[in-house]
Amino acid sequence: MKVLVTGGAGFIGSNFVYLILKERPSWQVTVIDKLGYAGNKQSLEGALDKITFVKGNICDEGLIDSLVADSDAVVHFAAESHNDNSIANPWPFIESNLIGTYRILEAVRKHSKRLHHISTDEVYGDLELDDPAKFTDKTPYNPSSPYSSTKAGSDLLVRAWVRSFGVQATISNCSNNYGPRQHVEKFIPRQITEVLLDRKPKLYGTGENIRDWIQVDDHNSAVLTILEKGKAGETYLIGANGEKNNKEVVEMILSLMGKDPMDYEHVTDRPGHDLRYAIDNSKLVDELSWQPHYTSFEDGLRATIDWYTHNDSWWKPQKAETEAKYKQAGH
Ligand code: NAD
Ligand code: TDX
Repeated sequence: MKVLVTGGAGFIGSNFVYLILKERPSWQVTVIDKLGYAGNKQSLEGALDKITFVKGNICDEGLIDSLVADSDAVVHFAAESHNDNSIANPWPFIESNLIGTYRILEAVRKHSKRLHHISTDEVYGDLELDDPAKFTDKTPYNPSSPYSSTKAGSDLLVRAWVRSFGVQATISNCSNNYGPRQHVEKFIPRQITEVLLDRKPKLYGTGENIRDWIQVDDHNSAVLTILEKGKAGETYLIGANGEKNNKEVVEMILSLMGKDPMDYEHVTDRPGHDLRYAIDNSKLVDELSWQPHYTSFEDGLRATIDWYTHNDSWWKPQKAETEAKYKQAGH
């Protein structure tokens, strides 16, 4: 099996590469990543002697055509991934998430290759805080931000290529991931690194917004399950019943790091800030027999704090620039 992993130098993609090397050691892995601000070749340093790494853009038609022609399957993680950046400047999101996905679709169509497209629960918009409902694959699309609308658009392109051209593709929509090698712009690593630098965590608005947290290896084990056992044309929602509000998460980070759990500050809210995400994972569990490995958020968070504590050479170079961007936006 020759698998092409797009965005493999990013957070989830790099963790996927390590999972494949461990779980499917006979597979040949090629990574394509443009090494944008969120891509870090250092994230793959334990894998570089076992994979082929190509620095390149998924919008590059000729490059994508030849890489797809030489693979059996494509797992498509590459995307601009941060909501706040999409509010500051939507264009890179249009380019990578829509045009990039279009290029991948045309190549898998031409060469008749299997595709798994990675997407997000944010395509469904948000739920009320007290609504007992969760997202399913039947929930109507209703994205809020430039990021989530380009992800929704990319999912719709995949669905159209399945229906009109018979492309063998599956889609997964996952909830919020946490774990090692996540960029410090994201909520959990931002707060852990703020505390490590002896500064206060920063909560948007009231901090009552709810996210459904999943450890990144659980996301990736589900992706592998869908790649091997999923039915072409189907959408699977990935989640591990990990709903927490942002205040609870910050308080847990502070406690686990030996600080006063109330020692955080409130900052300007994100425009259009989604209230709550929640995933009904029953299709994945019932039809493909997937189960998450991480049953304790606290244990997963402790291991993540440990990783950032021992890998400051990985995150420190990105930290000052990230905080300067936040300062400009009032966060
Ligand atoms: P990330 O920003 O850490 O990584 C994305 C990677 O894609 C980076 O290495 C970047 O350089 C690369 N990339 C971006 N545009 C590219 C292009 N045009 N050509 C080549 N490479 C390009 O993001 P992540 O958190 O690892 O997210 C990966 C995927 O998972 C995305 O599709 C995202 O929408 C989805 N997702 C993320 C989460 C989450 O909680 N982080 C949850 C659900 C789904
Ligand atoms: O400093 C912060 N303070 C804060 O309160 C930051 C950076 C975020 N937040 C809040 C906003 C959200 O309610 O924390 C929550 C999580 O924020 P992000 O990490 O920016 O994630 P979110 O916007 O929920 O999107 C994430 O999950 C779905 C990923 O970034 C997406 O790529 C994925 O699709």
